[in-house]
Amino acid sequence: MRTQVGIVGAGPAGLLLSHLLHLRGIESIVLEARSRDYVENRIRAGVLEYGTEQLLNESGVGDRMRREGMLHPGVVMRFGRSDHRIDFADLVGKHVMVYSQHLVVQDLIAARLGASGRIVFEAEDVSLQDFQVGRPRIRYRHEGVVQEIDCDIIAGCDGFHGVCRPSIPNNRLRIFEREYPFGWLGILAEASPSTEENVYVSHERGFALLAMRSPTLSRLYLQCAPDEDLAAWSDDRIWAELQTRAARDGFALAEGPILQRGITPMRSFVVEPMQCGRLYLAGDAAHIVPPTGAKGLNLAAADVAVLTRAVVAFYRQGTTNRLDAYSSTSLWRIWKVQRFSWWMTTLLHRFFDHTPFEQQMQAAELDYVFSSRAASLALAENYVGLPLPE
Ligand code: RFL
Ligand code: PHB
Repeated sequence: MRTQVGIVGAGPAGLLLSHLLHLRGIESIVLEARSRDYVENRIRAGVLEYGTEQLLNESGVGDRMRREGMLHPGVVMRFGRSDHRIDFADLVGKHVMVYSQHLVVQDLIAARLGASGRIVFEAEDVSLQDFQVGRPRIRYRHEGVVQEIDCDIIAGCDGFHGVCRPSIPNNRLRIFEREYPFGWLGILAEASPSTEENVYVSHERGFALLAMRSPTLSRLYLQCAPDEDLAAWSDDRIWAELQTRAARDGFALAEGPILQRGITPMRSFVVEPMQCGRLYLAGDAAHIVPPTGAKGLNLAAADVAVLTRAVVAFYRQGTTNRLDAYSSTSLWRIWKVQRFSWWMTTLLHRFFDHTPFEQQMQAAELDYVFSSRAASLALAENYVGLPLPE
């Protein structure tokens, strides 16, 4: 088989890349380890930056998002007895869009298959060959038969645990990493959201987040130990802890049946460079952020927007300048988004090993964000999303 761009992974990064390339007349094949049903129902992110929303709209896959997504012109920070609202509309004239990642994935799969795009689900034993010497090939097994794809470019969009990043020799990569001394226990509950916008809670017992997926589904998170035992958390214990952390005069959190639950470790991770030979990494394959800034999916979208421009220049102008600069161009923005995600995480979580001085610093920083328009504006500008690199 032969194609122009071989894409590993049918998450948001791989699917959006395939779609954007198709709009510019460039062919691709997407290889995905899981089934279509699995990737279409995997519950993950829920907040789209303003620019991600625009990109989906402009590329013709925003119809359902415009109908069913919830536009949020602000976000609430709850600390002590008070709520502080960061008014994106007033501060930066933008909003974020609350729309589930699995729906974005469904919309992109429908668009690709509707345009006769090729996605191979349940592709096993994917391996990359000869991408360092300019003759990239991808080998895999499908329904028991080994297949090989010849391509010009490989896009490694296979997430943090994929095969693409480990295919690059260790001595070609530099890794930057930080693990946090906590995780998130997240639930999806059949309960109407109790707030109009997402609420980030800083509480002495730990962080909590009140988020949502639809007018009837709440998505709620609690800071927990990184190795927390999910079995130790009954439904009653989860709701009691959420009620305690989210409490405020006159506020009650609506409860309902818990449909899904899980524990997410918190990590910051970046690999440099995000490329080797004709292999280009995008999305979680190249970087991970702690979810406090709601950035993972948005970083994936920004990477593939930059990669698309570089691939288009390669085919239209026959130059590799933009491809060669892909990593440095993308990392310019990625590090700023890493900084914001780290900062939101550090600002809002309880660090049980903090000294009294460090606790005062955290409280002062929260107060500053609440009381200064300049500080609120900086939060808003980052939360709705920084501009894409030129
Ligand atoms: P994905 O979505 O992990 O997709 C990678 C795909 O590659 C496949 N794959 C392989 N395919 C073939 N061969 C192999 N050897 C393969 N190995 C893996 C996988 O099956 C998968 O289909 O990566 P991508 O496309 O880079 O997208 C990244 C996002 O999924 C991720 O950053 C976000 O979900 C992170 N995230 C959030 N991001 C936001 O922007 N806003 C949020 O509100 C937000 N909340 C979250 C989150 C992630 C969470 N978890 C569970 C990690 C909340 C949570 C709880
Ligand atoms: C979510 O809706 O799951 C969500 C929202 C905001 C975050 C993280 C996750 O910061």
